[in-house]
Amino acid sequence: MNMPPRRVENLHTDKGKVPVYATGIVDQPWDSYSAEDHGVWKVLYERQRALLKGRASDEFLQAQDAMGMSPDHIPKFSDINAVLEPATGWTLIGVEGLLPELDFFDHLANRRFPVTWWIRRPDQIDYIEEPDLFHDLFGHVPLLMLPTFADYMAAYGRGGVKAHGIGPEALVNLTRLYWYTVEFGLIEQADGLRIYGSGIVSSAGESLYSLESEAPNRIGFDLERIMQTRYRIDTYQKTYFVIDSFQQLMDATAPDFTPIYQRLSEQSAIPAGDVLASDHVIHRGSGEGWATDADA
Ligand code: HBI
Ligand code: FE
Repeated sequence: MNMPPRRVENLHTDKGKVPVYATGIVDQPWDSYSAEDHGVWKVLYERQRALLKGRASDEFLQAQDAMGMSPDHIPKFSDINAVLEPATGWTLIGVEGLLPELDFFDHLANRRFPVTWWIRRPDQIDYIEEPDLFHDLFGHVPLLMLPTFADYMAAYGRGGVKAHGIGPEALVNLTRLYWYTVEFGLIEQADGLRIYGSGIVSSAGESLYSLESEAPNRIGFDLERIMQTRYRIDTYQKTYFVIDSFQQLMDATAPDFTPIYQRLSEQSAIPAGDVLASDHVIHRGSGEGWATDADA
């Protein structure tokens, strides 16, 4: 039996000591979750599920049900893995929070999804800056049940490891792709626009704003356009990109990105709120309420 990676240090967090392994893997301390932690999960889960009916993609809602997620308690990663691994080969690993990019990419390339082990406090219910357990487990994990999306995420990880070797500009291009698809992507269903991005499905306000506000642009998916488009992390998005299927996402990862990075390095980045003549515009935003200070 192969020994777990060497523990490098004990992280002192507000929930006491949590052992951290060399690759940032942390055992989910499920027994140490308080009634308050489970209560935060319940409030967020029930609020989002009520909001996402008719707003999230059908695949997202069906996958979340198939995983047996419920509002009653924070799911055990081991229970989720028992369903997820046979479905697409993915497993969840506990982490302390955001990982160095190369570690993160390496986990994705090996079909390990890092899930933050701690959940936000009650006073952070409406917003928390960094991804917590709710964002990762409720937002990111369900779609890993879909073979095509699961393949896209593994391909993204492999691309990330490669981009890390190419250089910082390639990484920026690739991070934008993650941002505008995995985190803030929309999908066109037969019965209308739906959400699949984790940053949206885990946010009450953005679940409404991304679909119903006049302010943001909604533009058809275009790989290179997305890789060149800047974004902000502190506000709702100025532009959402829309795929017509998860297969379209997977197909976009087929070409070697190296020549794309090269081509993009010779062009200037596109401000988050701009609309280009070449865009497939689904909705041209009014720009109402946009932050006017320097764009990302
Ligand atoms: N680490 N745990 C974790 N979760 C993420 O979503 C994550 C990360 N590190 C880097 C990162 N995301 C982004 O920079 C990706 O675009 C790579
Ligand atoms: Fe995320």
